[in-house]
Amino acid sequence: MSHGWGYGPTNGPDKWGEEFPVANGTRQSPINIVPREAHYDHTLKALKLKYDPSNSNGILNNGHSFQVDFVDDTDSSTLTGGPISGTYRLKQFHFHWGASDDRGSEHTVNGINFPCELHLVHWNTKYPSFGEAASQPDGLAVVGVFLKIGAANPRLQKVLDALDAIKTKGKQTTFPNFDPKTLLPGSLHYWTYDGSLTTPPLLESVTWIVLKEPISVSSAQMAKFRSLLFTGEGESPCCMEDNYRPPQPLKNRKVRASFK
Ligand code: B30
Ligand code: ZN
Repeated sequence: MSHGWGYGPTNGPDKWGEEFPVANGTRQSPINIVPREAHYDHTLKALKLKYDPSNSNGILNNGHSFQVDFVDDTDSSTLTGGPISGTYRLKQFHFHWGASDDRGSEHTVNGINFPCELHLVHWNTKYPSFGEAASQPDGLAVVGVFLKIGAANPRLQKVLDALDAIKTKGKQTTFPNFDPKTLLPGSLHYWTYDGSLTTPPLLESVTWIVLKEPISVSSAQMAKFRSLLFTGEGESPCCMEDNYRPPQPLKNRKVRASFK
């Protein structure tokens, strides 16, 4: 649970390369998406997300975000279709956000930051476990969803109401019967590219699927994210905010679009 890395001046994204040299690799995430430069690919399939709400297990403050974990011992909550082959199982979802509403997403679009980004993390069942998949080039698929300021999002509220119980690093509580599909926007049009985990160990194992359409969140709901702490109980409190990595060089990669 305890990491040397974080998001501060001494252990933040600029320093990650010292312990994790792949930080300067050829397929790092996130990236700035330039829609005009994305290539429409008519062979890309529709995304199929099949989630069983009874698989949601717990919610955890992991010291860099909070995550909702899923039971992943069968194919009952899966991602298929889209740019991927085979079946990927849902492992967890989590968010990245800013200290204010003008920043916080990891991916950007034409250089524009959103206040928050949701990541739904899936692993390829051709490997025996999440841990083994995480180091394979086709091991993981993460669906990224932007949050933009607007009306309060009632579907997010069940998640936000759980945060009081996991204020400090290492705290966790049960989080039964949650359907992550309720968090998705109306359209599943996406951009896709080959990338990495956006936190150490920054493994280059992620097929990124970034949805074009954001979901809404109110400014008051964003404030609730920032009530979490990076720190453990009894430490000097440090608000969990600005827990995002900025865009990385595209290098020799193409971004494909599922839509014209
Ligand atoms: S992301 O979607 O690219 N932001 C991991 C999964 C998805 C992303 C980043 C990292 C991941 O699984 N990391 C390793 C597992 N973690 C557990 C955890 O998520 O809490 C262990 C760790 O990092 O050492 Cu902290
Ligand atoms: Zn993430």
